[in-house]
Amino acid sequence: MASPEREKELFAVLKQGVIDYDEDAVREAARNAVDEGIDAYTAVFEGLVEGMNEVGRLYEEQEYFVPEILMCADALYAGLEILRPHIAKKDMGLKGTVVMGVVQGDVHDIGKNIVKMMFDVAGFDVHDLGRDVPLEKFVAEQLETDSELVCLSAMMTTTMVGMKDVIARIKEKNPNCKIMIGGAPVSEDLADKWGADGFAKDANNALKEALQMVASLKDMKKS
Ligand code: B12
Repeated sequence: MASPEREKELFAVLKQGVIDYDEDAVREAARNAVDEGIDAYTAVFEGLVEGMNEVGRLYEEQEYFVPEILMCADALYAGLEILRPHIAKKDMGLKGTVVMGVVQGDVHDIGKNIVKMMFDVAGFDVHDLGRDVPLEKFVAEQLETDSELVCLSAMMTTTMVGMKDVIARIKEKNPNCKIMIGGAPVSEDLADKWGADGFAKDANNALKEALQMVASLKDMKKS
């Protein structure tokens, strides 16, 4: 069992490895974390995701540009590949089917992939449509899978408006389907305004919110 200091040390290496787009360092730290019995879930969030959040800040300060960011994303994924199989499946008592994707015009899918990982871990049946997804595809997939939930992600103010459209189209066809939206420019206010059933600022809250929605649907079906 690793000491708390060792855990912190490895999380810091994972974080810095993402920032320095050092795939080898990330892989080594991820393997060490697994070998030393460190919780893989915490390593993802306190190491890899923290690193990517810092990369976002560096991009905004114009210290990093697109090529660096892509390399940072590769480093994050290299770590995720090793850690992900070691994240214990959690039985949350409730699960469901979810259609998920990043809306049309938007290729930012790192956040969506982290959210997806959370749903996988909780045992949801996830239909991941990927990124830059045509709006009508969300509607078609929801109808085809009869999913309880649709999760829409957008990272740009220009693309997030597409969510409003998807929400209206899905609600028209299937008013009981729950829709959750997220991504950096999205807010609770927007979710309310556009008729979404939920919003979450990060992957942890996304799962909590989803479980509540599925529970309320099951209650509705019972009564
Ligand atoms: C990585 C990145 C890229 C990468 C994307 C790689 C990839 N495969 O994802 C690349 C280099 C390709 C890229 C390109 C561009 N980008 Co960019 N990018 C970023 C950056 C730096 C980080 C985003 C990220 O991955 N964060 C880390 C993850 C873990 O966090 P997250 O995405 O926020 O996700 C969390 C939550 O939001 C939430 N969440 C996410 N989705 C969902 C969904 C649901 C349902 C829920 C509940 C929650 C949820 O949970 C996640 C995990 O906790 C941001 C800056 C920033 N600070 O966010 C800019 C940023 C998003 N990009 C921006 C821009 C402008 C662009 C480009 C137009 C740049 C250009 N000139 O070409 C292009 C656009 C391409 C396109 N058409 O989409 C702007 C958008 C501005 C705006 N407000 O509209 C930002 C904000 C940078 C800036 N300040 O200017 N980018």
